[in-house]
Amino acid sequence: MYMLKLLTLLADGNFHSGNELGVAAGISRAAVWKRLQGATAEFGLELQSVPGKGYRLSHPLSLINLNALQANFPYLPIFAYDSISSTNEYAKKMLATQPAPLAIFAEHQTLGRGRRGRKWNSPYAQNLYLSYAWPVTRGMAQIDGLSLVAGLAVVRAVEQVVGTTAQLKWPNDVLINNAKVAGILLELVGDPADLCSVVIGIGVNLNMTSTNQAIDQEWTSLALETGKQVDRTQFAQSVLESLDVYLEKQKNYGFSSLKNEWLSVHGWQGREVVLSVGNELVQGRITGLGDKGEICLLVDGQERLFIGGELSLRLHDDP
Ligand code: BT5
Repeated sequence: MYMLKLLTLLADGNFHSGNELGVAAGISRAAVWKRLQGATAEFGLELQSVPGKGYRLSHPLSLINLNALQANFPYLPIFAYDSISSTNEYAKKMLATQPAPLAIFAEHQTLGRGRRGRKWNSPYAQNLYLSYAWPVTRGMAQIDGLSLVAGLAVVRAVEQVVGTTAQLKWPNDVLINNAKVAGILLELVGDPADLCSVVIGIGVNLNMTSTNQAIDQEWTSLALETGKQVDRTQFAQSVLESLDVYLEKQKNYGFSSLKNEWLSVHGWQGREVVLSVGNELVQGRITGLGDKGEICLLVDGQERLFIGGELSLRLHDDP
């Protein structure tokens, strides 16, 4: 927590003396220096140290303001961490002792996860890393198409905060100009026949403009698209509001009620694709969605529905 206190003070990009930082964090000036050296190495931050002036970050940080967020969602327990393994991992652990709903944010993830063991690049204080634990109270139909609905909620938050309309790629990608700006990872916790919750993991690239770990597909961020820094707390607030609206619709009316809205921002509608299902590759043209969020492909003149987290889509002979 010392680190978060120090970085919260330095986030403005102005000079702060070692003394001021030490008093605020309740540690010695020598400890301030040691911790800041650790932070720069661990989080890839650029720190300037000028005798007589103190320390400053070369690039200001937009940190999540937990108090501001919590004040706007009094009925939702919200947690914000500095550096943790994965918000989904933490949410799952937390659900052992605390009921859903709850929301967990992090400034940094050391083991940010994608689907099927893939990694999610999660640099310090640049993007949104959120896990929202949602109680499943209406049976398993409540989670049909849920990752699509979470994607739609992200599209609306992006629109609200920066005015750009992103596109969706089935089942869980949010794209801008064909580059991935956000991903969704759902994990079920508990007994589907009894009490269970779903952890909705959401990663959105906000202010990231470069990476030290390569990402093996086209990616972008809101800052790259708009040329402006995003206030991460404002974006977090907008995602929580949007989730609230869309999850309520999903719970009460099911995915079919949101299908047309999803299709209105579908980036790959009508495209020729290859779908890999296990070891099988299916070629076809995307014609739409089923009522449970399945992808509908025209394969050899016949429409077929495919569902499940094991599926992946790749562009094929794209015009
Ligand atoms: C996803 O997986 O897109 C789901 C990502 C979910 C991340 C959130 S962050 C909060 C929560 N806590 C977690 O630990 N995870 C969730 P998938 O469809 O498997 O895509 C993974 C692939 O996306 C990787 O193999 C890379 O190609 C690419 N990728 C990795 N990091 C990226 C990033 N920051 N931006 C864009 N693409 C990225």
